[in-house]
Parts: sequence; C-alpha cells; structure tokens
Amino acid sequence: MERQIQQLRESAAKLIGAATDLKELDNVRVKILGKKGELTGLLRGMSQLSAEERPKIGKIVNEARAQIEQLIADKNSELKAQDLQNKLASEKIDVTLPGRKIHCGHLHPLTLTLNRVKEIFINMGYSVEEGPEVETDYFNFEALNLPKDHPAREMQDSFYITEEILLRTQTSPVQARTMQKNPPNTPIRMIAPGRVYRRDDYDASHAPMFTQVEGLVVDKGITFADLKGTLDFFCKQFFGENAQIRMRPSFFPFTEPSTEVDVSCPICHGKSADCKVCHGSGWLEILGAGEVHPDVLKMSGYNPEIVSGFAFGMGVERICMIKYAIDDLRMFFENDVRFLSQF
Ligand code: 2NM
Repeated sequence: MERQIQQLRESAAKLIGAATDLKELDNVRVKILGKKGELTGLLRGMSQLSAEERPKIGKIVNEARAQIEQLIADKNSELKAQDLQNKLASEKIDVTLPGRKIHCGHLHPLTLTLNRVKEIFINMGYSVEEGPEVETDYFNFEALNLPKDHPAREMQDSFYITEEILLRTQTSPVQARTMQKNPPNTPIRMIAPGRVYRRDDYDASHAPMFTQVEGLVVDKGITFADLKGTLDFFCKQFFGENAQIRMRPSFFPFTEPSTEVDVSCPICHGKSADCKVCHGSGWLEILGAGEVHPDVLKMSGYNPEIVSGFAFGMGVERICMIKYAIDDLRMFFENDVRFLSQF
C-alpha cells in the first residue's frame, strides 16, 4: 500500500509538471483527487487494512493528498502567471509608431470668404440680415426705384416664377424689407449676404447663380465720405493694409450719385504687365455703390429730408477670385477636392 501511494505521488508529480494549460491541470486533478480518482480509490482500499495499519496508512494518504494539492496549487499559479504574460505580450502596443492620418474636411472657400466679410462688417457694428431667395417683383424691383416699365430692368434678365414672383436678382430686397419693418427713420447699419439669380451664361466669369453681399447704412448726416471711408477700410481689412481704392462715376437706379469701386491689384500691386489677375492694369472692379436714392428711402417709409444713407453691393466669388488668383468662376461650383483642399 505504501508503495502504491509512493507511485501515485510520483506519477501525479509527473502529470502535474507536464500540464501545459489550466484545463489540462484540472483534468489531472480530477483523475487523481476526484470522486472516482486514483487517490480516492486507494482510500477506499483502506477498509481491508488491519486496525493498527489504518492510522499509519491514513496519515500517509493524507500527507500525499496535501502534497499533491500543493503541487496543483503551485502549478495553477505558475500557469496563471504564464497566461497573464502571454496576454500582456499579445496585447502590447508600440506607442512610438506614427499615428494614422485623419483626413479632415473644411469650409468651402466661398463660405470662408463670406465669413471674413461678415466678420469685418460685424466688427464695424453692422447687423447681418437675411431674406427670401424667392422674392416678389415689388421688393426685388419696385421698392428699389425700378417700376415695371423701367428700362434698367433689362439690365438683368431674371428667372420669373409667375408674373409677380421671381428668384431675386440681388439682395437689395432684404434692405427694403428691413427699412419697412422698422419705425420710420430708424438708423440702419446692415449687410445682406446671400445667393442671387440672373439669366446669364455659364463661363469663366458668369454664372446664373452667385453670392452677393450688399450693405446699407442710414442715419442722420450720412455722406459720400462715410461710404468712401467704409469701403477703403473694408478693402484694407480684406485684401491687406496696402490695398487702395479708386472710385469711378456710374449709374444705378437705387443710388444717386453712384460709383463703381476698383481695388489695387493685391497680387502684383500694379507692378506686373502680365499679371494673371489684373492683366497689367493694376486695378480690379469689385463693387457698385452710392448714396441711397431719396425715392428708395421714401418708398420704404423713410424721410430723405431727415436721414440719408449709402449702399453698396459686391460679388463674393469675385473678391475671392481676386484674393486667391482664381481664374475660373466655375471652380466654386464643381467641388473638385484638388481645388477645395487648397484653402
Ligand atoms: C449695388 C450697387 C449700388 C444697393 C442699394 C440698396 C438699397 F436697398 F439701399 F437701395 N441696396 N444695395 C446697391 C447700390 C447695390 O450693387 C452692385
């Protein structure tokens, strides 16, 4: 019996030593210590022993059991530690590897330009007003001193939806709406940005839809000098400190006197005869403007004997093209990422 126990000890130690994972170790435990295990079998055989042998052998069996249990417990912690090591090794990350590049989109160049224009005027105390792109003939033309039979209506062929409703050809109807919702002669300092629509060709410098910003200032004592100073300041902010402006007389039905405004070429500063942007002239037309016509003030409930004002309008695509030397208007609408990603 003692020999059997000794053999069992040895074979158990071998099996435990050879176990390579926790499942295998547990199988060994069941095989030896389990209900139908080998050691349990030996214990059962003790009933045949004599009374004086029984305690002696019982002690040896218990020692053997304790020893085997200890071996299993040790092996168990060894395998667990090994498992953890394997897990740590397989999940190891190299924090020195370069990261994956995240491709991030950005705002469209027209949005960036419009945001900058808004920022400049907001800094001067202007409000930003919006209005409908589908307008009435009244707000788009009549309230701006363009009655139905006015020859200047042919200046822009329009997209009519019915006889009285059209896509706005400019954002000035927003100015007329703002004046009409105010109590008479309330001071105004506003810009109206937005899309406008004209029946035009689609080529490098024309599109049937483009983006405009118009401005309107009305108060007591507003003069042409205020207009000039405002536009000069805007151009220096938008194109850079060196920008200069030049005014030429012009005509618009809603302003009198009226002017067209040129900015000095921000690309070559008038120094290059073959400049891609100004073609050597040194100047670029960017704005129409003037003092608000007394009839326009009157039609919207303002009194031209008490207040005066100036107004201006510019194309956002155009000033963006000048600033970044873009030579084709269609670039803004084609959304080629090779173009867009440059901004
Ligand atoms: C321009 C040129 C000149 C203009 C006039 C008005 C209003 F509503 F006050 F009459 N808004 N915008 C104006 C004046 C627009 O665009 C080239």
